[in-house]
Amino acid sequence: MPDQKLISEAAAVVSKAQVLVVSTGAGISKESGIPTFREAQTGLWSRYDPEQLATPQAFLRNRDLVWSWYMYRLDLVRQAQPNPGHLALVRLEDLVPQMVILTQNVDGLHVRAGSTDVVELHGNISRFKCFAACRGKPTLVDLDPASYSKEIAPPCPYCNSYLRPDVVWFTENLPTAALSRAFRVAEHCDVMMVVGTSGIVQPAASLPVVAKQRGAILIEVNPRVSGLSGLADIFLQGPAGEVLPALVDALHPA
Ligand code: BV8
Repeated sequence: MPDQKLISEAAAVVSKAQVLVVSTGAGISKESGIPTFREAQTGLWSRYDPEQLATPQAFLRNRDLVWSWYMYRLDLVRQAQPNPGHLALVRLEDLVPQMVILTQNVDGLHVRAGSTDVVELHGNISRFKCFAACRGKPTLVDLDPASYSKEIAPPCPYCNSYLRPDVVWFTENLPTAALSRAFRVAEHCDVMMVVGTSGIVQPAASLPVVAKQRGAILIEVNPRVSGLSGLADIFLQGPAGEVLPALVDALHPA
């Protein structure tokens, strides 16, 4: 559990924020039972490098393996519930004039928790689209969870390509609207909290850098030092599921 003095210091900063941006990564969903990317992948997938599976080339090379990996992760997401970290952010948005969550996560847990302004930078694993984008980018396809194989990628109903998850793979561009809004709010926020990210993946990892350059105060929440910790004005060391509720309680006792 982080230092109570640092929690109070962070709460004092957040209480004065006019525009608060919270940038989240896989770490905030870990306490919901969803493995992070760079900590050892548990079970069946421990022998694959996620960055070798989350690419268009991997899908072209081994469509059914990639599809199975996403079906495995989708099962975890469907069984997962928002944890106290997600729920603390829902409370927090009522305590500041404006709050935006920029998430790298594809699990949809912030929205399920009740957060109202969430920018999904890397898409959503529960949505599916045609790999060939045969009817435009994206060609979204509704899939009945009971109707398709977990081992074999289903065909696109409109063309002879196949379905894939509506997530951003490595070497793919992020959705234009999401990315431009993310940089806009990062440039204009006065406080940015960075929660549960290793700060490796671009362009998401540049958002805290931009915020800092524009004069924002940076607060990081992570059990370990990350690629962004050197930038943080306040480093709250600990799991999001403990630190975020403590921070919100310091702002507004439950
Ligand atoms: C792009 C969706 C332009 C899919 C994801 C060379 C060739 C080609 C590209 C590149 C290249 N070099 C760099 C690039 C760019 C590349 C990139 O950044 N690569 C990295 C690896 C160097 N980026 C891209 O390709 C992006 N697109 O740049 O387009 C372009 C076009 C053509 C050619 C080149 C460039 C697209 C990036 C998006 C990839 N998609 N996800 C899917 O989910 O399957 S990324 C995926 O990994 C996640 O979404 C997330 O963003 C990232 C994981 O990062 P984290 O969230 O930080 O998770 P991680 O496991 O790393 O860390 C967890 C943290 O939590 C840790 O710090 C841990 O301590 C902490 N933690 C643990 N427990 C807790 C906790 N914290 C709090 N509480 C806890 N309890």
